Amino acid sequence: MLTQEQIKTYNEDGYVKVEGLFTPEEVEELGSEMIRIIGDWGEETIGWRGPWREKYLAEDEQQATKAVLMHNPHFYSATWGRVMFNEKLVGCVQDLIGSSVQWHHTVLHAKPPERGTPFPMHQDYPFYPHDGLDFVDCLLHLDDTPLESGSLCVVPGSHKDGGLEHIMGPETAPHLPTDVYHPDRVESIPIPAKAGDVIFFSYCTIHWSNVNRTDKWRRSVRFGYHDSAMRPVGRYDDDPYRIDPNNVLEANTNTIVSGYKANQAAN
Ligand SMILES: O=C(O)CCC(=O)C(=O)O
Repeated sequence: MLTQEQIKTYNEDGYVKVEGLFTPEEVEELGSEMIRIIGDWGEETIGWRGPWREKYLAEDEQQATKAVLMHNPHFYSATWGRVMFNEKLVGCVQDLIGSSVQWHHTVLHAKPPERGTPFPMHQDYPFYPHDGLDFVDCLLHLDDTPLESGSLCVVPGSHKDGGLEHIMGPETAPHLPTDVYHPDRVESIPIPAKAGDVIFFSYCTIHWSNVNRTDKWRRSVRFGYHDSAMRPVGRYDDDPYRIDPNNVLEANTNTIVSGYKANQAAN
């Protein structure tokens, strides 16, 4: 499914964009099902909360952005159930991390027109830490996403540092400290995309995205898959999605950083 060149790009840069992986018909079906379930069940919010907003947005915009984020769309729609096992999507993930792949999550991300929410620089790792590196996030675009609509921006090669310490807490979404990691300080590459394109990126790749300032929706969906031998960290044994406050994330962060370095040395 993926070329050797694409696999090499993912390994070296921590991401790869695959153009036109989904056909216009598939995009149309997913897009209309997304609109239906958001209309029935979704809720508009300002997007991720936290102190990072002061560093990414002008004062009058800080509480005025818009987002519709919805987890588990397969609870509401068979179309969204089937796509979790889409052979093209899962085939690309297998090319990147091996044949034994486990689905982890699906979350719809819609940035409404005008002030669709930004996302601060972060890794996805602290949202769902696991004890290894073979965790791929896949951002499927359901609309054309030029730079002005808040396309995904990544820091190439940043996955090689493994899991980093994030600002965490009940009042904020996990994000990297803004005095060090901010688009004004750390160079990142925007990845404009067309509807049907998928960006595959490591859960340790630093990424962010800006406000959607266009007059059109910017709809996308993130799927997460990992090597089935990997186990969640800091979660209850009987519920891998529920945080266990007695289990610490920092210990795992060090483990996976040194794991990555050991891997590199061995290769
Ligand atoms: O959709 C975006 O622009 C960013 C999404 C993101 O940060 C994420 O999926 O972790």
